[in-house]
Amino acid sequence: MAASPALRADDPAPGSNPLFRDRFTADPAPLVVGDRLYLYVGHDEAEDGQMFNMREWLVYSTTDMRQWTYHGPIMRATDFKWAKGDAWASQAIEKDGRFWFYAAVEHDDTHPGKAIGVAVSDSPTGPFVDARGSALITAEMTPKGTHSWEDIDPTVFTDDDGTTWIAWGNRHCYIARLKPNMIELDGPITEITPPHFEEGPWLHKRGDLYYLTYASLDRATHTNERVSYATAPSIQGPWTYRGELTGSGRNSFTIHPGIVEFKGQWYIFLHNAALTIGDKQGALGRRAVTVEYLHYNDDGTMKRVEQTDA
Ligand code: FUB
Repeated sequence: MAASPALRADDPAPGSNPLFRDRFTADPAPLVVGDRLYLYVGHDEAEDGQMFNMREWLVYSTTDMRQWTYHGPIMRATDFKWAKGDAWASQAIEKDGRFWFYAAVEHDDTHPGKAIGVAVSDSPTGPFVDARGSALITAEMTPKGTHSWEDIDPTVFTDDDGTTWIAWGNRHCYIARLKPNMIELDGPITEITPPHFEEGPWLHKRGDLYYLTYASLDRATHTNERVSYATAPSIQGPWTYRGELTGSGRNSFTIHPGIVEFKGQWYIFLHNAALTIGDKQGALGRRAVTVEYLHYNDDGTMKRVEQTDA
């Protein structure tokens, strides 16, 4: 695997984007395990005229944010036997020494629309196998939506008391508690939709503050997604809208944030459509993952993130 461009934590301007230049990648989801950061991504393979063509998830890892190792595909959407395809956004989390991978796919005709599955592995690099044999979340469970892709973009977060929560959604953002077995919901689904929420929620905590960061779309003024966020004193809210964190992504319409602290530095991963490979130009379905430093103000609000290029 060739080394990717350097990203130096001591650089005044964050490093070279996009991170990976030999294939199109999207929906970045970081996970730190020991001294290594794993980055789960969807593999964008759209042809001209196709919106998305995503069949599998890939994982990369690094110990220094400069050299990245490619570990290959960790799972295909159709490894969920109940799914038709569409390896949309995902996130992995470690619990009790195992790795749980939550991902959005297109359900078969028994539950039409997008659904969220959960897979498990003993290694962060897989292989992952369906942990339930059925979807964890299907469209019938959140009947508020008016389109078939309401139930996408899972984010998972384990609170200090050991309880793991899952949030997800498109246009509406939902949250629910997971049982300790990680494969069943534990209690009701609650809606927590913040202003301009479009998709791609990401939960994290820093100090005493909880953050819900997401791809936002102000339909009155914007034509592309930006990243916005809300904060709360508890995972159960109340959530206070804190405004936009970024401008729009470049040309990809979607932006999909993923946030992590690694070796004392906070990072936000995004994607855009600025990469060209051969005769294939970046597009809605040909995205490239990027990373930026993330800094906080003394009051816990996040400093605005400017997106950098190579
Ligand atoms: O990658 C497919 C979809 O596009 C994701 O689920 C959304 O977050 C957007 O990035």
